[in-house]
Amino acid sequence: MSAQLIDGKAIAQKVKDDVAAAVAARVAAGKSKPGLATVLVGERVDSATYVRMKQKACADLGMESFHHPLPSDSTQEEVENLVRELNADPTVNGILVQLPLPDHLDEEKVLQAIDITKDVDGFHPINIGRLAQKGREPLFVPCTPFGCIHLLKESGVKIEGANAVVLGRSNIVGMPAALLLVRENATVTVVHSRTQNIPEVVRRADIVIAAIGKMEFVRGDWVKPGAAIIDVGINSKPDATRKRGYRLVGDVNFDEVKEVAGYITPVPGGVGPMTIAMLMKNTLRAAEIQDQ
Ligand code: L37
Repeated sequence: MSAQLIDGKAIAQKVKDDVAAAVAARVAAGKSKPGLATVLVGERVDSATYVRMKQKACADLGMESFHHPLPSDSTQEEVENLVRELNADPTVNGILVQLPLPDHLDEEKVLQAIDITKDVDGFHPINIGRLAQKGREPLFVPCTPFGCIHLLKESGVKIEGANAVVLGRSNIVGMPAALLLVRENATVTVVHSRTQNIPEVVRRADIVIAAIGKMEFVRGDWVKPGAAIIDVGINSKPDATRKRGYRLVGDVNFDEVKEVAGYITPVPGGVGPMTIAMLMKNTLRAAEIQDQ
């Protein structure tokens, strides 16, 4: 292995320690505990796991969490009414609607209903719009892309002037990651399903953010020697040697790429824990914004 391993778990813990200290200082100063409302519509097993991890992180950091599970056949009106109640509740500083929503719901309308000062996921069109425009500041940056940039900075990877390639153009990761990299003065290419000659495009990258949802997609011979590789993918690979019968792998072929890259994040223990840490940071920020 030639690449330096980027320890997402340790870097996330440092972020969470800082948040916990700031929360304790707030409470000691007589201010409220930051509160996060989580909304989970339906029974997706992965979403339920992630939401549980978010509630646990709140408890660990001295913050409140309020969980609102809704049945998968909830109507648009029911979901939006819940969001509006949470907007009006002063004990709720942040509102997280776990995506994806069931297909019959209009995601855009739900996200638009969230008060922008409580939009800790940063998906409200005003926050995303500000992220996309020069000289504008979003109130919150989407957690997973924010975590990716934090991992690069903590590892000492220079973003300014770098050629960055983002694999995937989702609303949750790829597109906001590309926007953030532009703000950090990288030169950014977004690769997607219609991109021609993907290996050649990836070979030019000093920084790769892989969020394409295809197991072990990025191969060792696609990677420029010394490049920084951030693997956002979470895929279950059948593995008879594991109790669960599978193991988690990313969108990067770790065993091949670690021999070529300069820096690489593992899966698990890379970007995943950062998503939660940045959500906690955003929830603290929401409380601070709402103090004023
Ligand atoms: N903020 N995050 C936000 N909003 C959403 O709408 N869908 C979504 C979202 N996604 C999300 O929470 N993803 C996520 C993914 C992985 C982890 C946490 C959150 C994580 O910690 N993963 C662990 C492995 C967990 C496991 O064993 O299943 C890891 O180390 O990668």
